[in-house]
Amino acid sequence: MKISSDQLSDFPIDPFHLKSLQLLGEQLAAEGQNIDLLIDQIQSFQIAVPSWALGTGGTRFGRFQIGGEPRNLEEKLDDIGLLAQLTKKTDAVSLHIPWDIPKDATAIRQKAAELQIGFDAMNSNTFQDYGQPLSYKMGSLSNADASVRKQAIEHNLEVIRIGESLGSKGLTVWLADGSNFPGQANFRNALQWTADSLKEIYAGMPSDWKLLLEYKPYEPNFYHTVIPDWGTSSLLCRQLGDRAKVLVDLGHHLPNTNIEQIVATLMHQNLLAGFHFNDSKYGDDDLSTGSAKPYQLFLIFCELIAGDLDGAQGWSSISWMIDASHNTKDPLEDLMQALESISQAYAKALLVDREKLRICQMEGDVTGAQEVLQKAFLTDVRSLVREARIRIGGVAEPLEVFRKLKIREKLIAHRGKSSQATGL
Ligand code: AFD
Ligand code: MN
Ligand code: MN
Repeated sequence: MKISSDQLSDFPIDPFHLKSLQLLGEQLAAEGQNIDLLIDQIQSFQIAVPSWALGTGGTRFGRFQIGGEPRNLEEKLDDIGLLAQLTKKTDAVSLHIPWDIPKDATAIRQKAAELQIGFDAMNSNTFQDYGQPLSYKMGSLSNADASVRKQAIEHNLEVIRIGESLGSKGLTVWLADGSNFPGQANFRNALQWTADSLKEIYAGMPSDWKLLLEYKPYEPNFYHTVIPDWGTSSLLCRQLGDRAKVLVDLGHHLPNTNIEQIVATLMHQNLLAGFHFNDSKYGDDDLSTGSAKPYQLFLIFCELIAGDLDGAQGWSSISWMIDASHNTKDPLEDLMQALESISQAYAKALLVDREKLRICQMEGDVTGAQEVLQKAFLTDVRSLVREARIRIGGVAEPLEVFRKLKIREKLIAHRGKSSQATGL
């Protein structure tokens, strides 16, 4: 489903948008900022959408169907095409195998190209049983049984092959492996088997691919997780090689962890692979990015921009993706909100007077440093983000257009009330 330009012409730009943009432009110009340059930067910042985020989210207790969910990979691409058309903020999909095995890779590639969607990192799945010969109940890459490890390695190699056929350049590994009870697993053996398994996977990657290694402190295992934190992920990446880096999923930390510091440290070591954006209050809540902790998101972007400008790790080497569940929201609406929040956090972080901050830091001016950050964070950048979108053909208010054009209702009419997307 594509929205025609006729339908979009019913949405003229609100004159208040131009007024607020002009006001902000004057303010930023007085501060020495170039508004066109900022708009360029906001426009070129694109975020991938995972194929599993297009269906109804929920929790392990239940799921409340919204209807009109994509029934196959083609329809998942259609949904991302819609998001791209309205927001101009996403240009890639991240697929999950076996949920999204393409029947005809050439046809899928062509369809994606028509929608101007590329293929971001591929995701393997060794955290569920889906009819494969051996069970992952006791782990996959870390399993005590070598034949299970072999099967999990083979699966990852298969994911790489599928990704190659689509033009992807990365493999994301999230390992659910761990144990639920003390004594169940031998920590050192589990880590060693994981390292050995990952080495085989890494060796099977084409030379222009990268491996993105996630970490998570708990869940689905509640006593020990084999890769619980960024430190363990870093250790493993260091053993693998330069093209293995750490993936930061914002929900994979214990409450109050200083994620911006983790980002800075990883960039300092040129070890940051990318992001899975979401928000969290307690754990892997998969809340909409920026809904609970927008200041944290801003501080993370401050570190990302600083790390790039200071030459620690280049911005272009980092992958950006949303990984959220939406719970009781319409997935497409939630993704639009997330794309907007991420853009706002980025735009605000671009406004930080870095030279002033540097001086405050060097002179021990604690109050001054806070003022610099707060000034940028409290700037209303909505007109800037909106203008960036409008100038490249997006709509001023994606969510409003989505609702007024009754897109969900149309998707339900076309796909049915109980259609269900593959995924968690
Ligand atoms: C789950 C995990 C992890 C991973 C995703 C896809 O918590 O975030 O990226 O599944 O495998 O959400
Ligand atoms: Mn994730
Ligand atoms: Mn997660």
